[in-house]
Amino acid sequence: MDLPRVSAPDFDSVSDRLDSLQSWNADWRGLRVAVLGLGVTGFAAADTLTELGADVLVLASAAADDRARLVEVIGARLLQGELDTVPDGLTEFAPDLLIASPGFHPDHVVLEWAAKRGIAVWGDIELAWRLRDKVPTASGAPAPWILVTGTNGKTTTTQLTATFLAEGGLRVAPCGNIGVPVLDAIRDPQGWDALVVELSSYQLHHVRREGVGSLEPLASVCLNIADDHLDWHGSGEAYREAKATVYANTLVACVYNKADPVTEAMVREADVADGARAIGFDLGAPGPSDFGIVDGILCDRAFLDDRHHSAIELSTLAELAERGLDSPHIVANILAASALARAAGVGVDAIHRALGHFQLDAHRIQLVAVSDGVRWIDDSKATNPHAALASLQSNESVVWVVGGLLKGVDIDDLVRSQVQRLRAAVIIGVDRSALREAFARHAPELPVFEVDSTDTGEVMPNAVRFAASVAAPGDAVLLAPAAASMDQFADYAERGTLFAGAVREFLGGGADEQSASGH
Ligand code: UMA
Repeated sequence: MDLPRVSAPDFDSVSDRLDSLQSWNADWRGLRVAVLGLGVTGFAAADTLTELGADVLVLASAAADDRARLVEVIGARLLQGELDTVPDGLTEFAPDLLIASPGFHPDHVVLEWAAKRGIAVWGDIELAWRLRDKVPTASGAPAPWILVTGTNGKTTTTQLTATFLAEGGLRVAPCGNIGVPVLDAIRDPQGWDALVVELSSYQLHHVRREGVGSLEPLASVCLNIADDHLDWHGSGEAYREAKATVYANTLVACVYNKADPVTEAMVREADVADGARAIGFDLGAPGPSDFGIVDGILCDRAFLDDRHHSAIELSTLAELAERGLDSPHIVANILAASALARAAGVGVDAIHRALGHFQLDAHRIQLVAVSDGVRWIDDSKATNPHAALASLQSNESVVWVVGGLLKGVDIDDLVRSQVQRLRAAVIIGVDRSALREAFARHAPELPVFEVDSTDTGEVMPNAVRFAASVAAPGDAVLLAPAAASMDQFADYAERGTLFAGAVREFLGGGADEQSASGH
């Protein structure tokens, strides 16, 4: 507590002062801010706030790393510990504001402590929104935000939207849950014409729907909703509530999934700006104000003058098939991203050109190898049952590599509904009991293998050996775990990389190596 304090400007209350902080150019000096967590978000928040002259205390877990060493270099203070109790240093610091990293449960002791004392808690997204005027666009206004959420397809849709905007000539930053804190994006010295912000339910939990600090996106989408992160939110209802926040105060277009009525209800119930439109998308024929498909042609029937009698072509399923972009959920993501980009004024030609070079990320239904008629597929990104369902449905006969951290989500329905396409299952993960029981209940005849090795390096070689022992020509060996990876791997990327490595190692020279393309 030995840094000099700058006296706060004259406000009747801390809350009045916080209400005044709506610009990079506001007076943030001396504001006492505790930052909870020191991952990418916590570091970006601390770095931003110290630059603005705030008095920053970072609360980080015990594991020291490079970021911890940098905290004092940037002029903030660091409190390290287990964070399972409220540290004395935090009570003494008496913060005016607490910035919560997304990973902390809402009932974390420090957040409950702040709530009891009436200390304001913001997420990094609200902080970034208030500071978004740091580098304005050529018109002098801050860059508009396009928000993307949903249980699955967020990252692909965010990337697609950003690619469409870039092809349309805009300087655009994909950011947020995709891996780049929005606070880093808004501090880019050259500025942006638009931000495409992927938001997780954790981040949306801290976004307020109205009043000072609430977001006003140009366009927004909730792609789909299925149970996920129930352990964090406490219930499916709380998870849906958080996701619905994406639409609040939208200015131009609320994009929803016609095949997922919950997303349509979210739009109906949202408080949006006058003139904002509801734009539907799905794989069927589009009505006026929708995006959809007619005779294999992807169409915009929303952003054209005569939408009651005509539609504009965006691409065709045949073109997308040539580029490995034709699986149903990717096509749905393309339609949603097109709607967002069109809301931002991007021309259909730009969207068409962008689809000619767009590449899916690794670990998203990525074909790793084909050998003896067996396709080996890495969909490590399928971290919940809904995502795993999409990739299972893209294959007729599957040896399914499944399991990991189930996050409180019920796996039973998925197993029951997919039994008919399974040739065998290989269960990975530290706790395999829920899957073991689901297979015993719904598929007692199915060959089920369990990888019981606890060594990260051993899991995938064993899984691949089991899978190879049953896979026959025409099968897909599909890593679609329906679960998070952190019980055995650093993240889904490591899980996928180790799977692909084990497949190549096992197949040796016998495989046709594939480049990264979705199927
Ligand atoms: N921590 C604790 N105790 C807790 C929670 C976290 O000590 O109870 C620690 C963590 O170990 C970490 C730090 O606090 O050292 C902050 O962690 P964080 O989990 O909030 O992570 P960040 O590094 O700040 O990354 C976050 C998002 N992580 C999560 O939401 C879990 C990143 O999404 C996001 O890319 C980044 O902000 C930038 O916006 C990742 C993710 O897994 C990819 N998201 C989930 C998902 O997509 O399913 C929601």
